[in-house]
Amino acid sequence: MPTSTYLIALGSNRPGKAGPPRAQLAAALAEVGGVMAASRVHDTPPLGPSIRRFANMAAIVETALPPTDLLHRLKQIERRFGRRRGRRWGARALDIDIILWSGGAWSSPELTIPHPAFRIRDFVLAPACEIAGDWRDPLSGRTLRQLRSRLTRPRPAPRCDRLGAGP
Ligand code: A4P
Ligand code: MG
Repeated sequence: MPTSTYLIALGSNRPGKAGPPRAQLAAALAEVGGVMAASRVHDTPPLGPSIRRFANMAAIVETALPPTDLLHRLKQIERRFGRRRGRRWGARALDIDIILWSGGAWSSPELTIPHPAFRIRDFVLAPACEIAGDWRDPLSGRTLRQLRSRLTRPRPAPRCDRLGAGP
């Protein structure tokens, strides 16, 4: 059976069935299976309304499942680990997103690959770069390492005259 390779991102900021967020990520990854590489677990500040910090990591997974079947499997694992539907971006016991796929881009009502927001999220790019820095975003053609350096590059401070504070 032909296999596909996926880059997935995991996040948790609430305890669940396996224990605290770090333990949730490790146990969930074991259930996903086919793990070829895994990043360290990163402790990250929350983006959005959640107050608690997140544990985030990334993994490369090899499987015979096509994209929508993998998504359903990941959603099933999220439910088993205590994910509840709630406020968008609320605290969650487990979130697993598909970031990239060896087959390139995918677009359907329930699944978009590349994940639409991954390019502007360092909590995805930092762990992903540990294991897949050379992978390319099929839409921009940039490697993950390039995307991350664009995202984290210091920007020049705005000039006073542009803020209307000048003479
Ligand atoms: N969906 C479409 N494309 C994908 C994809 N590539 N991977 C659909 C996974 N799912 C995809 O996602 C909603 C629906 O998106 C899915 O049912 C699927 O059909 P969800 O995970 O159920 O909902 P959500 O997570 O509440 O919304 P969203 O927009 O996915 O939130 P995010 O983007 O996951 O962000 N801060 C830190 N530091 N670390 C985090 O991990 N995470 C979030 C949530 C906010 N702040 C964070 C973190
Ligand atoms: Mg999600």
